[in-house]
Amino acid sequence: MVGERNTPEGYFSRRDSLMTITTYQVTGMSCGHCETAVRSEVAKIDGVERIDVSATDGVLTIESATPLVDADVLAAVDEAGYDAVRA
Ligand SMILES: [Cu+2]
Repeated sequence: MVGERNTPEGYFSRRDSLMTITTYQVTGMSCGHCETAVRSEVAKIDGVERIDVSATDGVLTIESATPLVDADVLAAVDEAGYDAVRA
């Protein structure tokens, strides 16, 4: 399975014990469309395997194969039109 790319939204993580989970607090989201916008931008970041985002509480949780660079995530959220800080 090495070398196979998973879709970021997928739940196919086969190395869960090695996953890095990082949480951010996002401000400005109000509905499901906001969640989708954030999700689609964050999904472009290398190594991202799973994304959980909630407009209700503003929590963005990212599961990745390697540790994330905060600046990449903050830029992705900014691209979607919102602000994020590392939680
Ligand atoms: Cu919205």
